[in-house]
Amino acid sequence: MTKPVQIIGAPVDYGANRRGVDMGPSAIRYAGLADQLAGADVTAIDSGDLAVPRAEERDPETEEPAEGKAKFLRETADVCTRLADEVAGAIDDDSFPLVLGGDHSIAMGSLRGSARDAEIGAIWFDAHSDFNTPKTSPSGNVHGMPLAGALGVEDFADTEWANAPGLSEENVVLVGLRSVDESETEAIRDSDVTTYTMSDIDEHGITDIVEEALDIATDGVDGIHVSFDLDWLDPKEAPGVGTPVRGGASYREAHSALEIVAERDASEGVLRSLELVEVNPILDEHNETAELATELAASALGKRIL
Ligand code: 4U7
Ligand code: MN
Ligand code: MN
Ligand code: MN
Repeated sequence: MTKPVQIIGAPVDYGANRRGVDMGPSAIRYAGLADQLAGADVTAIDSGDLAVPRAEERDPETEEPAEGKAKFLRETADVCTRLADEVAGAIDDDSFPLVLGGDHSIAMGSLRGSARDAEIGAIWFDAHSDFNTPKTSPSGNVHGMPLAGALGVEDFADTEWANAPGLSEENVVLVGLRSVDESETEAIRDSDVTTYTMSDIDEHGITDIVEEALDIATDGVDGIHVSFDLDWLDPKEAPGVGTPVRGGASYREAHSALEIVAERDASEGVLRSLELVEVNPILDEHNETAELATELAASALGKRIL
C-alpha cells in the first residue's frame, strides 16, 4: 500500500448479542497493529475511535423499519452515518481507510463511505452471509444484516443511511460461507451476488477462489472494499469471536487470501478500503484473535517476508 493508512476505530457492539466486541479496536491496537503496519512498510495515522455511547444507556427495542425487529437500529444508524463520513473523508485526503470493529453492523458505514462518489465492489470474508433484514432476522442482531442493508435488499430498500448506492450486487462476492439462514438463502438466490462456500475452497483451493472473487468484484468499478469478519477463520485459529462456526479457513488460507488481494492491489491499485470486525477480547485467548487481525491487516496491505 503506497498511500498512508488511516486507522479508524468503531467500538460498536449494538449489533451483536455477545458483549465485548466493542473492545475490539483497543485489543487490536494493543496486539501491535502499529508495528505490523510498519513491518509492511506502511505509513499509518491513527485517528482514534468514533464516540459510541454505551449500549447499557440505550433501549435495544426500536421499531424502525416499520416491520420486523432490529435491536439498536437507531444507534447503529447514527454510528454508521458518522463512520461513512470518516471513511469518505480519508479517501478524499488520499489516505486508505482501515476500519477496526466492533461488530459487523459497522460495514454499512464503511461501505457507504467507500462508495461515496464512486462505483465499488466488495469481497466479504465471513462464515456468515449477513444477508438478513429486520423482517427475516432470527436474532434481531444487526451484525447479521449489513450486506442486505448496504445493497438495499427488501425492507432495507428505503433505509438511506444503510445503503451504499455505488455498490452493485454484480460486484459483491462472499467467500468461505458455512452458516447461512434459510431466509438468507432465498434472498441470496434472488440477488446477483456471487458466493463461494467453504466446500468451494476445499475443491478449488483458496488462491483460485480469491483470484476469481477479485475478477468479479473489480469488474468495471473504481475500487473494492474488503470486509473481513474474523469468524471466517476456524475457531481454533480465531477463538475470540461471538459467533464461531467450525470448519473455517486455516491460518495459512487467511494469510494467502489477503496476500492475493495485496498482490492485485500492487499491480492494479484496486483496494479502496478495508475493515476487520468481530474481534471479541472477552472471548479471546491471550489476545490471539486480535493479534491475528494485526497480522492479517499487514498481509492485506502488502507485507512480504522477502
Ligand atoms: B456476523 C445469524 F441467525 N445469521 O442473523 C443472525 F445465525 O457478522 C448470525 O457474520 C449472524 O458475525 C452473524 O443472527 C453475524 C444467526
Ligand atoms: Mn459478519
Ligand atoms: Mn460472521
Ligand atoms: Mn460473529
